[in-house]
Amino acid sequence: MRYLTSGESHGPQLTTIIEGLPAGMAIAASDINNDLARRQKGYGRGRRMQIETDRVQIVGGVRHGYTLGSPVSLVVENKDWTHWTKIMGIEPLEEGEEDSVKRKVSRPRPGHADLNGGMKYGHRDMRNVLERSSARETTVRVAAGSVAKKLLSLLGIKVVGHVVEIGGIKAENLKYESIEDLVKRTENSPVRCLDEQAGVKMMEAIDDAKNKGDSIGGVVEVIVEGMPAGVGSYVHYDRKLDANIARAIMSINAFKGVEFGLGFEMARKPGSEVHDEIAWTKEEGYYRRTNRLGGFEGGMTTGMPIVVKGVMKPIPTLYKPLKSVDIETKEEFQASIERSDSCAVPSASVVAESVVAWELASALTEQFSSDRFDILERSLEEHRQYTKEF
Ligand code: EPS
Repeated sequence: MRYLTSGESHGPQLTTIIEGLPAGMAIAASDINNDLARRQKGYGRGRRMQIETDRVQIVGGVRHGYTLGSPVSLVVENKDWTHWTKIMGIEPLEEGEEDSVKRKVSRPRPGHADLNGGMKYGHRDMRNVLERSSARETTVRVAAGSVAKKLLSLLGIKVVGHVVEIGGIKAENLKYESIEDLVKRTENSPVRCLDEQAGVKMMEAIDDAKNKGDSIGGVVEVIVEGMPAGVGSYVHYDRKLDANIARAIMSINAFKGVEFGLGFEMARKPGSEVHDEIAWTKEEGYYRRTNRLGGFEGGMTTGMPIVVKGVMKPIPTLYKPLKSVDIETKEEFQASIERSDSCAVPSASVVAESVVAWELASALTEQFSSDRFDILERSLEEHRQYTKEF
């Protein structure tokens, strides 16, 4: 499967075209809207989220509630567009109009794509860069991921993202009874954190950063249950599923690192405390006695839960000015902004969930027959039985 996204943060709409979904899969706009609303929530978001109420329109590839096998097109309107029709207009400017178009950006913000993106595409008005590098684009990545999540859920695979750290405050109590319990409890937390006490401290840290005109980052974790063993590849570097998940997480705006299972902690432990012992029972088939490797060996799923973390840097758009250089005058200035989120880690956990779901659905549709959803479902069931008795 593949998808492209198009659209600017303050342009008319965001669009994604998804290709490679099996025909005959049930999908409804309400499935996707639920995830779009989850992404918009989260303590620490700025005023833009009060303007937008993201809703998807399915404009291709679906008929009477089922995929057709043709590309699926999804559209989400930017409500803020009405305030930007002149500045972000599609039509060429009339003569003399150029100076009347305000909000030209000649002052790159440290930590953003502004300066490098301007250099790459020759944009002296770096609005042309920031409009696209904005995390607004994650709206349609979540829409695409939501479709992938639907495919997975119909195959008995559950994916959930949550927050384990914000601004140096770590969640300590990460126990949950079932994935449903994890979903319910994180859904009720304004910071999507399982540990209620840590969640309160995280909110205080966000308030503190906001009051200081600063921003804070954190760590999100995605957990997947129900993936069968042997999906991915040890044969081809570009089909190693853990590597593809790592790339997908790194592709989320402001993400700077990825860990599976014990992650970087593995550097500090001997092999006997890292690798997971293999066991078998008639009922369960093969399983690991522990899951320190986070569900992957040799670029393939082990059948154990997938546990992957990603670190998000603090959002670089700061009220607290950092020094930069105006590209027109080459003079130093203190960068400042009008509007920003002080922390978007809770939202980013929904984005991480979505991109992981996408990679899993892609790997499954690549490995198993996938023109028809019913055949995919059957192939997967056979594979589950086969790996159990292997
Ligand atoms: C973003 C800046 C803010 C965020 C935006 C991402 O938008 P604006 O520039 O309009 O104030 O609110 O996030 C979203 C719009 C969203 O939907 O998540 C940025 O620069 O990345």
